[in-house]
Amino acid sequence: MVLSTMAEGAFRGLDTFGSSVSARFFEPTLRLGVTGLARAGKTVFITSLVANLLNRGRMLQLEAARQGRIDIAYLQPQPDDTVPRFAYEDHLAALTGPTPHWPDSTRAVSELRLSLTLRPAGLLSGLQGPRRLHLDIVDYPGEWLLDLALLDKSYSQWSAEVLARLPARQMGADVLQLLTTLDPQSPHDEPQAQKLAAEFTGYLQAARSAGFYDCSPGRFLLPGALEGSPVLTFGPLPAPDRPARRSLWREMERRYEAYKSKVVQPFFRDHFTKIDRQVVLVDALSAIHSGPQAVEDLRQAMGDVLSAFRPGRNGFLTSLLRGKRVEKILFAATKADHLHHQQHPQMSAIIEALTAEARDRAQFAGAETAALALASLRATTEEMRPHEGADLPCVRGRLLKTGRQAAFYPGALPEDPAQLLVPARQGAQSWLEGDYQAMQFAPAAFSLKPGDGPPHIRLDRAAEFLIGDQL
Ligand SMILES: Nc1nc2c(ncn2[C@@H]2O[C@H](COP(=O)(O)OP(=O)(O)OP(=O)(O)O)[C@@H](O)[C@H]2O)c(=O)[nH]1
Ligand SMILES: [Mg+2]
Repeated sequence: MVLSTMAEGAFRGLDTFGSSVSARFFEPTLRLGVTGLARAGKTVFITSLVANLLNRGRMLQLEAARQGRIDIAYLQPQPDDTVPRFAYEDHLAALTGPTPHWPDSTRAVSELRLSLTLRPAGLLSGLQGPRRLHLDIVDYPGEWLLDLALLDKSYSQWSAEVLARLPARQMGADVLQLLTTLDPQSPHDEPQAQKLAAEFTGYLQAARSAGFYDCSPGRFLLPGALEGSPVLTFGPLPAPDRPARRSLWREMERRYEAYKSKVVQPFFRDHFTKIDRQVVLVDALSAIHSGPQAVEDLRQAMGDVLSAFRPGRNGFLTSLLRGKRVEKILFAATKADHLHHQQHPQMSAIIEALTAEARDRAQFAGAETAALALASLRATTEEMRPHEGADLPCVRGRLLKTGRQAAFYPGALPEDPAQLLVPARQGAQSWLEGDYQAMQFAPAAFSLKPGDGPPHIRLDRAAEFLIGDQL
C-alpha cells in the first residue's frame, strides 16, 4: 500500500518536480479535494477535520485514531508556493473563540498540509518504524467544476443554450431586453460589452440566489482577482450567419475562448488533476427548504459536478489525467445538526438518492463512492418537545439572527426519498406534504477537554472513508 502510493506520488510529481522531490519520494502524499457549491460548508468542514485530526479524542470511528496509531499530527508549510494557504488558525479562532461565529465566505482555492506520523499496524508493527504521511487538503468552489462543460462548447453553442433558458426565468428579462438593443454585428464597443456582462452577471447572481445551479461561467459569481478583466467581460449573443470581423460578437467569442483557456483549463491542470480523494459537500436541507425546483436543480448540478470525475467525453481533461483517477469520492450532506438523530437515516437516504446518478458515473470511472450525513461542527443539542399529543424530535441552539436560544423542528423528512425526488423531477412547484423549515444557528460556545477536537457528527466516519486506508 505504501509502495503503491509512493510510486503514484512519484509519477504525479513529475510535472511538479522541484525542491520537494526527495520528500515526495520517501514520504507519501495524499491530496484531499474538498468541494461543494457556495455555502455548502467547505471551510467549516476543513477547519473541524484538521482540528479533530490534531486532537483526536472525538475521532473514534477513525480506526487508526482509535487504535492510537497516529503518533503525531502537525501542520507544515504546503508544497505549492503560489496557492493561498487555507487560513486554518483564523477560521478556528472564529469557531472556537470566546464569541463563536461562522468563518467568512471563501471564494477561491486554498490549501493546507497536515502531516501525520503513523505507527504501522498488525504484523508489521514490531518490524517497522513509524512512517509519515502528508495530507494536502485543497478547498475549491464546486462552481469551478461546472465550467468543465464549457470546454466542449463553442461560443455560439453556449450562447444558444443560455439564451434558450432566459425566457422561462423572470430574472432573465433584463438581459433579453438589453439584447433587443444590441447588434452582434456592430463594431465592438467596450461600454456595450461591459453593459452586456453586467446584466448577464446580475442575471447569474439572481438565478443563483433563486436556487438555480446552472450558473456557469463560475467565475462570474466568484471573480476574485479577475474582477473587471476581459475574461469576465462577455455575455451571450445570438449568433449571426456570418459574424463580421471586429464585431461585438467576434470580441465576445474571443473572450469566451480566453475564459476557457486562461481560467478553466489552468484550474483543471494545476489543481483538479492532482487530487487523489474527493469530498463533495451538499447543503441538502436548504435545497429541500427552497422547494422541489431547487432539489431537482441540485440533483442535476451533482451530476454535472461529477462529470468531471468521468472525463471520457472530455478530450482535454482525459489527456491531462493520462489514466490517473480520483480513488474515492464521498458525498456528504452537511449541517446534520439541524436534525434530531432520529431523522438522520432519512437524511442519509436523501443524500444517497440525490447523488445516485452522480455516484453511478463516478463508480463507472473506477472511484469508490459513499454518501453520508454529517455536521462538521455541532451547534445544537437534541430534545423532544410535546406537540399536539405527540413528541417532536427537535434540536436546540442559539439562533444566528437574534442570538436567542430556540428549539427547532424542520418537518418530517420522508422515509422514502422518492417522495421528494419524484415530484422534484416532475417539476412540482411546492411540496405536497407541507413545508420544510430551515434555520441558521450560531456556533455554540464550548470548552474543550485536552485531547478533544470540536464537537461534530460523523466527521470521523467521513475521515475513515476518505483516508483511513492510508493510515
Ligand atoms: N449548524 C451548522 N451549520 C453549519 C455547519 N457547517 C457550516 N454551517 C453553516 O453553513 C455556512 C457556510 O459554511 P462554510 O464552511 O463557510 O461554507 P463554504 O462552502 O466554505 O462557503 P463559501 O466559502 O461561501 O463557498 C456557515 O456560515 C454556517 O452557517 C455545521 O456543521 N453545522
Ligand atoms: Mg469557504
